[in-house]
Amino acid sequence: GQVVSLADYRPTDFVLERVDLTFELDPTETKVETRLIFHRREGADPTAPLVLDGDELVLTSLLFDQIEIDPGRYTATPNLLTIRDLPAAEPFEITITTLINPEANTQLMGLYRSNGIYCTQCEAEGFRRITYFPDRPDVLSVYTVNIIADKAANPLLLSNGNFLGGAGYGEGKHFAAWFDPHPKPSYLFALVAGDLGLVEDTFTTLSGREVALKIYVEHGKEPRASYAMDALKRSMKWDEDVFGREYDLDIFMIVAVSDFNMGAMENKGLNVFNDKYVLADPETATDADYANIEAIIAHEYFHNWTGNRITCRDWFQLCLKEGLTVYRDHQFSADQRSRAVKRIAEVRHLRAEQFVEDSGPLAHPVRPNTYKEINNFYTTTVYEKGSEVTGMIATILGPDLFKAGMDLYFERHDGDAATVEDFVACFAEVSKRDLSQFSLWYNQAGTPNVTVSCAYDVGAGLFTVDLEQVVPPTPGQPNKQPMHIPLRFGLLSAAGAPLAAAGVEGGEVSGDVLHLTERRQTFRFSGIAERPVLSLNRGFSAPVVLHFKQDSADLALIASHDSDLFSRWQALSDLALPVLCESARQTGGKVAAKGRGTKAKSAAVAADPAAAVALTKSLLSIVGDDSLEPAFRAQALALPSEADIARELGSNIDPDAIHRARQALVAEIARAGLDLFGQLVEGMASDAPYSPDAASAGRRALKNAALGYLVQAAQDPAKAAEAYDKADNMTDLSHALGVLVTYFPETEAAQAALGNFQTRFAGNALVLDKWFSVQASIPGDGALARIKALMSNPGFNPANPNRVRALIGSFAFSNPTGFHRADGAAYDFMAEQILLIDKRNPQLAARLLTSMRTWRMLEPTRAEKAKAALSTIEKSSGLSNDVRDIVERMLKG
Ligand code: HT7
Ligand code: ZN
Repeated sequence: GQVVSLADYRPTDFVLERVDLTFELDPTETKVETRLIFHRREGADPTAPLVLDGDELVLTSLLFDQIEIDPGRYTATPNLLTIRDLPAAEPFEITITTLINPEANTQLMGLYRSNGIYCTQCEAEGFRRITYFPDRPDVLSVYTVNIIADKAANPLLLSNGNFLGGAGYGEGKHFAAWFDPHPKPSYLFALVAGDLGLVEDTFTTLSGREVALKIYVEHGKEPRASYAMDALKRSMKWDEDVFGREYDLDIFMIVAVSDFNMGAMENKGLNVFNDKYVLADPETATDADYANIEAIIAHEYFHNWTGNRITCRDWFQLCLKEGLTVYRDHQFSADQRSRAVKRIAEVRHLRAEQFVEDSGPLAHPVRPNTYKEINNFYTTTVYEKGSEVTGMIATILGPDLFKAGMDLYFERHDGDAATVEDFVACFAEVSKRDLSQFSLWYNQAGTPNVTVSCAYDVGAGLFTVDLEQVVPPTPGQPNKQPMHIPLRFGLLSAAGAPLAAAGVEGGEVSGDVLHLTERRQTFRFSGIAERPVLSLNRGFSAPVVLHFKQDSADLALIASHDSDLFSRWQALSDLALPVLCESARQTGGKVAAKGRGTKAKSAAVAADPAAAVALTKSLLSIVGDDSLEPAFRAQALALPSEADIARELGSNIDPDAIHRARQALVAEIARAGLDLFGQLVEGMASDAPYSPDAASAGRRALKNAALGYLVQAAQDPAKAAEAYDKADNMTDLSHALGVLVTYFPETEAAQAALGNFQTRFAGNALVLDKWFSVQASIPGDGALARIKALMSNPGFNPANPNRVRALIGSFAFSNPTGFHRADGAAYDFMAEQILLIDKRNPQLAARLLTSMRTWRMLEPTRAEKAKAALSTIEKSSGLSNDVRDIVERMLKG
């Protein structure tokens, strides 16, 4: 694969004025006629040829101004069409006919057929698999689309924009015409045809226009689309209320399909969704499913302004639409639900995914400088760190200036293909701040480490905070500049009350935000009457790793008294992590020496008794505090994950030791909180009919977390089996199944529940994904055999990305002890699977392969075995660009 560089960006030589597409749909031989009207850009080389992108295309005809073109004037390969001797100034028309095979398109990029439905996925470079085209995001044009297809099989013919009309077309065919008045890049093109059920509603916009809302799902599944519709209407209203953004077409459509590479796609006026993020009802969807649907419906809808009306100049600017849109969907969910709980979940996810990416071989800046395969840059860094960067702009500017900057961005760049610089300039302008140092967040990869130490001089009433920031080296970036890091903070008295300083020196402090801009900086707070406890990075205002040795008493004070709920949760986590790490270090050595499976029950406590006691006390007091919302208390009960512990340890990782350490602490807390957990399981239960609202979901989350501890304390599956039998919604049912199967996999109770679940939901593939996933996540060496057996289950379909992610993805990403079994057998299995999947769907294969990105952190024996499996992949012939790019970067250095 070739390297594409940001520095090489040049505008096209030709301007595309109009696009007219005619599709004659056929499962294996679809004819696409493309009429393109171009003129040469002013100032462009008058002799430059027109170069159009293609991918596996077959050209059947080529016309210039409606006349067959002289073969000497063009060169066509499956990947490129070059046309020479074109007019220097006046507009001209090129008509291209290509023949494509939607049935054979297993990559799910371009036009493909899924379950009898024709659909398209064009981002990032899928349009070139439909026709030859200047397939890049800075070529904006107005599209007319005609679709001709068999009427009985495809009563529905959809594309972007407004419906122009349709009629019969003879021989059992019909046609429909669509016109999208908004100039758009090719990646936002969409076509859907087939036979689907419809859920309809309307939305009246800010200015009183009525918009028709249509959600298309498989026949019979219409009732399961009502939550998505509700989420859509709430999203439309919220974008008007909070960002002043109104929808701009008369119709907004969503189509749910079952074979899809990602979550959803924001095509103009015609969003295409993975059906997992549309369909929900209490019997089949969990609270988490509902929350995901709400967030993804919102995300794609919000793209209409941040992505579609203002798009990206080139793919290096991907964070311009993705980071900003994630920021917007986070704000939306925070407003719909609990802001603090949402923030905790975001940070958990950021650390589990983005921090890992940022510290490994695949680290790259929020705005990369080069890529070999753009599909591999739809990453958590571009999305989630991109969102954090937007959030830091909001923190630095404050809400009013942030809003003014966003308004300026929308006003100034509507209709543009813009850059990160354009975006940042709007905030610099409204705030009159120099944001050049801040912009390093877009260009420097790596999570900054911030080391903190404090001193208090009682005589002088002076509190000093020393900060030092180090941005670690990352691939291609050995040396880093200091960043502008906005840290929200507070000072607490011994009683937990806020302490105010009379003054501060050493750097900018605006309101409750401390601006760390130097490599080393000392902030001096004067007029402090007693020794304060510093609560730093409240709300996780900056995505950094803090190295701050606060003693257990200070952390316990923050955990119980901070005004910031995020910081209270963080303090609990800071109490738990050292205990867990120390215990993992100790049990690792001991158990390895004595053989596996020996008792490690009290290791967590033995590691650091004082910290373990402080943790248990703080945790149980939060969990038992009825004045706090249940969802927050449930978050407190979810201890740092095994992956969190691995990250904290950083190197020489033994997943078995980590698992034992965490289980020991869980057991310890379960024993200490036995009564409380029993009360919560009873007290949080409800007889009311299921409702997916945040408060009800929070009560279920707390009840189920408590149940998990109770079952473990009892070391008896009976309580989980009872919960399984009693469950009247999927949240409770799948949680009970998870507890049973994870902790007592070989028991009759677990096997009975698995059998019951499978029979009960046979025929519902999305629910069976939960069944696959829960079994794929059972810890221990037995997991691999289980995965292999499940691959022969008739419900498993290797062509469907959701099934593959549920089984193989859950194993690789969510089963550390199973996947990293010491003999390396799972790595070899994964290598085999990656090579098989790569033949069918390179995007999916490349994504699964990233599960091995942490291989260098493993203890040496495992690391060697992982490396060998990766080398096998690297040496294989016929690798896709996608997999080659990932495997090469993972093995480099
Ligand atoms: N903008 C979309 C990103 C995307 C995608 C979606 C489905 C299949 C393949 C894809 N490649 C890129 C989704 C989003 O972020 O909203
Ligand atoms: Zn997006």
